[in-house]
Amino acid sequence: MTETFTDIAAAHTRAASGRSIAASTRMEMWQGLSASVVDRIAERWQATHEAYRAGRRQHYFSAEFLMGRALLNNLLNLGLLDDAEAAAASFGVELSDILEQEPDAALGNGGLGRLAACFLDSCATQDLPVVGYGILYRYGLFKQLFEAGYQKEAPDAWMEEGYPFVIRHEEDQRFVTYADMTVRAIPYDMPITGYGTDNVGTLRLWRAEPMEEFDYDAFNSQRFTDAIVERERTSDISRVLYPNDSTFEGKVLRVRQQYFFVSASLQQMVDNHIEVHGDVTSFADYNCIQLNDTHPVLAIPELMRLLMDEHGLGWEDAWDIVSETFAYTNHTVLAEALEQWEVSIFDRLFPRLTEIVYEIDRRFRQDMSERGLDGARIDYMAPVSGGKVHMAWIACYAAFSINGVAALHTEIIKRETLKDWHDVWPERFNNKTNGVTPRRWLNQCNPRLARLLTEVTGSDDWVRDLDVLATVADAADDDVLAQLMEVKHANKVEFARWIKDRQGITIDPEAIFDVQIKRLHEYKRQLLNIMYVLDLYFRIKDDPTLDVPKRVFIFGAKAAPGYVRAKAIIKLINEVARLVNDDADVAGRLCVVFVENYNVSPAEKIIPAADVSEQISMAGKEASGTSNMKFMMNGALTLGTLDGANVEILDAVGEDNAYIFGATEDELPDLRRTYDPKQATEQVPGLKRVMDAFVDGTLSDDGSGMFHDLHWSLLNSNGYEPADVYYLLGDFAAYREARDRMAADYADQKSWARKCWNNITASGRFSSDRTIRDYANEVWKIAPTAI
Ligand code: Z2T
Repeated sequence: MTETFTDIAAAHTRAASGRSIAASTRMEMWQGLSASVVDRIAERWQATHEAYRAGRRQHYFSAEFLMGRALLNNLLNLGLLDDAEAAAASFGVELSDILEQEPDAALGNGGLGRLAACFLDSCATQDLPVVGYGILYRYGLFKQLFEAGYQKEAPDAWMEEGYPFVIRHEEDQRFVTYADMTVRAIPYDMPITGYGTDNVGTLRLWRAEPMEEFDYDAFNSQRFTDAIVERERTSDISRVLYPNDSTFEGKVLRVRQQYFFVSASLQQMVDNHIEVHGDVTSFADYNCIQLNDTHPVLAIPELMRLLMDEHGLGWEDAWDIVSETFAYTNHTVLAEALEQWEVSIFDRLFPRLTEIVYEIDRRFRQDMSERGLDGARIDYMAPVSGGKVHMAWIACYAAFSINGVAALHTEIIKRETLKDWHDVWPERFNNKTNGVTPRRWLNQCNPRLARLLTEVTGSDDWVRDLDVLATVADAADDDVLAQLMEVKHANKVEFARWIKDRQGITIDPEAIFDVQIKRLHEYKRQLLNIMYVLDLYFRIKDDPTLDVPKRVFIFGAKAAPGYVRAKAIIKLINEVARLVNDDADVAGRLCVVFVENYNVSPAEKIIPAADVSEQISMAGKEASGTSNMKFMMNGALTLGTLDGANVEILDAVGEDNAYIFGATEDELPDLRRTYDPKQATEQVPGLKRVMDAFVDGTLSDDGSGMFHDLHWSLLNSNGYEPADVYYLLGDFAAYREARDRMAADYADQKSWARKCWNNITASGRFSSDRTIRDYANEVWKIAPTAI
C-alpha cells in the first residue's frame, strides 16, 4: 500500500516532536510538512543534478538571497496544496496556522537579494541549468522593533528551531585559506522547485566551520578557552548578514565573507569540471558566472589563482578563461555604494590575491596606454589606485558582459557611472530590466486574483507565461471589473484583519490603501511621502468640510542600523502616525500605518491589498525598483517619478493608467542650477506649514534634535552636498497635485477598475521569466534541459 502525503507528514511530524501528533506543536507540524516536501522531491532533485552535470551551466554568485518562506511556495509548485490541507485537517489544525509558523529566510537586504530569489524561481520553472551560490548566514537581516517610535534592531536567528529546506553536504566541503587562518566551508543545499516542471534547481549556501573538531593541544595545555575562542573566530565568517543596502562599509569580516563563498564555490566548480571534462582548459565553454553586483568580484582573481597555482596554467591562458567566464550586473549609481577595499586589508588577508590584482592592474595600465588613453584617465580606471582596490573596475575589465537593471539605469551607467569603460568596450554593455516571479507575487500571495485570471483566460497557463494576460486586456466587461473590485476589497479586509492582529490598528477597508514599502533611504523619499500626509492633515484641520477621499497611508521600511538620518525619518513617520491617528478631527478619514519588521512575508499580505503604489525616488537614483512590478501585477496603480523601471511600466500601460509626476533625470541638472529650497518653502502651497511642523513642537523627537536636522538639511548645504539633495521641496507641488488627482479619480470605481485591469494584463514583461530568458539567450548561452 502506498503511503499518503498525510501519512508521511505525520511520520515526519512525530520525528520532529518525539511525541504524538496531538501533542506536537504547530511548529513541529511545519517541520513535518516541510520534511515531507523534501522527501517528495529527492529523486527529481538527484535526476536534475545528473541532467545538468555534463552540459553548459550557469552559476549565480550572490552575497544575498532573500528567499522568504518556502513551504507554501513548494506546495503550490508541486501541486501538493490539497494534500497539505488534508494533512493539516487530520492533525486538527488549519494549514494557514502551520504556514504562519515558518520564519522568513531573510538572507538579503532588499531588492538585490529578492531579485536573486526571483531569478532562481524562474530558472527552475524554465528548466535552466543554473545554481545559486551564497552564504548560510546564521543571522539574517535584523528584526525591526519600534520603541517609542524609534527603530531598534534584534538578531534574527532564523534557523535556530531547525530548518528542513537546507541539506548539509559534508562530503562536498572545501577549505578556504586566508593568511591568518584556514576554514572549512560546508555546503547546505536548498531545493528550488519550479511551477509545472519536474526539474528541481539548487541554491548552495556555504557555512564556515573550524578545521578540526577541536584543538586538543590547546586544550591539553590548559588553554581551553583559547581553543574555544579560535573555533568561534572561524564560525564568525558566516555568522551575520551585513545590513547595509547601499552604502559601502570597509569591514574586514565582510571581505572575508566575500572571499569565503566565492573561493569555496569556484573550487567546487573547477573540480566538477575536471571530473566531467578531463582538464580545466575548456572551463569557459561549460561554465559562466553572473556576479550579482561587486560583492562576489573576488572570484575574478581567485579563479586566476586556482587556474595558475592549482592547475598549472600560465597567466595568458588563465586570463583567456577568466575573461570568457564572468558577467557583471550593476545595481546602483550611488557613489557611496561602490566597493573600494584598502590594499592593506587585501594584503593582510590574501597576499596571493593581492599579487594577482596588482598584475591585473599592471596589464590593464599597459593595455590602456597602448589604446592611447591619457594617464589621468588610466589612473582613474585602474584596478588599484589611491591605495584602494576598486571592485567595480576589476569587474568591468574582466567581464564579457556588463548590465544595468532597467533601461534608464543602463543608459546612466553607460553615460556616467561606467562611461570610461563604455568608451573602450561598448559591446560589453547591455540592459536586462529586472522582473519578479509571478508564482510568489501573484499566484501565491493573491489567490483570489489568481482564480479570476484563470477563469478569464480559461487556464492557469499565465502562471508560467505571464504574457498570456495580454490576450485578455480587452476582455474585461463590467462583470469582470466588478469581480476585480470584489477581489481587491476582500484582500483589503484580510489585510485589515492581519494588521489589527499584528499591531492593534483598526483600518477601514473602504479607504484608499496607499503604500510605500522598501528600504528606508533618502533617495527613495519616504520623507516626501510623509510630508504630503502632514500637508493633507493640515488642510483638513483648516477646513473640516474639505472633500477628501478616505485614505490609509501604509509604510514598511528598515533603515540600516548606522544610517542616522534614515532612522530619524522612521521616527518622524511614527510621530506623524501618532498625531494623525489620535486626532478625532480626522478619524475615519486619514490613517497612517507603519508595518513593523517589513520583510518578504508581510509584503505578500500588503501588496494584494494595495490601491496605490508609491514609487517616488528622485529621478535617476533608483536603478530599477521591483516592488513597482509586484504592485502592478496585483492591480495597484503606480504613483511615481520617471525613474528606474517606472519608465518601462509607464510605457507598458500608457499615460492613462499611471500617475507620473516630478522632475525627470535629464531636467534635474538645469533645475538644480536655479533651485532655491528656501524660496520653495515660502511659495509652494502647503509647504511652509509642513516644514514648520518639524520644528515648532507639533511633532516631538524627544529633544534629540533629529527633526531639526531633517529640516536643516532640506534648507541648507552642509558644504559637500547641496541643500535638499534629493529635491523633495522641488517636486512637492507636482507630487501633491498628482496624488490629489489620483485620490479624486478613485471615486469613479469603474474607471479605476479598468486601470487596474490594464496594469495587471500589461505586466507580462515584468515577469522574471522574461528577464531570465534574456540572460539565458544573450549572456549565459544556456538552453532549457528538462529531466
Ligand atoms: C539593493 O537592494 C539594490 C542596489 C544595491 O546596490 C544594493 C542593494 Cl542591497 C549596491 C537594489 C536597487 O536599489 C534597486 O533599484 C533594484 O531594483 C534592486 O537592487 C535589484 O536590481
